[in-house]
Amino acid sequence: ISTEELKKAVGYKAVDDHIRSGMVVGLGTGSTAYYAVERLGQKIKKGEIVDIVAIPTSTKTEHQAKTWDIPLVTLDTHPSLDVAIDGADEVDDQLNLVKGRGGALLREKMVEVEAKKLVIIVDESKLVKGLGITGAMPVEVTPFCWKRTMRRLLEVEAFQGCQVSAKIREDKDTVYLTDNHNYIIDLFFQKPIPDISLAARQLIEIVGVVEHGLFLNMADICIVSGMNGIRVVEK
Ligand code: DER
Repeated sequence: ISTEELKKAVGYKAVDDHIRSGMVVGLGTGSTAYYAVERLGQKIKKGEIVDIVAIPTSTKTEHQAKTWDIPLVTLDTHPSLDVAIDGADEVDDQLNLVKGRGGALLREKMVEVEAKKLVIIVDESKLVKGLGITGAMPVEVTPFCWKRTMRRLLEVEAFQGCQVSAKIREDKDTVYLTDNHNYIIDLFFQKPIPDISLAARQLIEIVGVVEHGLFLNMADICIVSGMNGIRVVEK
């Protein structure tokens, strides 16, 4: 089985198991969430799901949803969602997540925090014992004096002992810009973050930080695909 097939399997299952007619649905961003949007589009087209509205978490997902004629709304008019489906970069035993390597963390968090049910879809390579070490932990920051914000991030007390380093995210030769016209500082750790709740609080307290990629106590269900099939982990 290819990685693409694993992503497709969980994306399709999430829609089949959790989306019904009449719902307000949050659409995630990334190569796995892509398949959930595709499946939803197919079902709407066939008339298997009707009377649905969706809120995309990025301009990229918005474009994909539009190609399927999925009716789109915003949090301003629909502040409460029945369900949201998204991928993740890391998932721990408690279904706490690192998200944002795809760059959409702010909109993802704003939308998903309002969902009655957040369904996460991953392949088993995303499962970790402690958050923070398989790659970047992204932090969205205002462009204004971002180097100062970066220094503040390196000083976060909750990161002491993790050997943290930081890098501004780039896109070809220029600084990567989010959908919200902000920058992303990627944090890297040599050891998992010991106290993720403290880290989350201390990160958001830094003036200049817009949002961070620790999604704690948000996910309700995680659908995991691996070489031995699909399993569902519930909180
Ligand atoms: O949260 C994110 O930005 C991640 O990239 C996440 O959506 C996972 O993306 P993937 O399914 O392409 O690995």
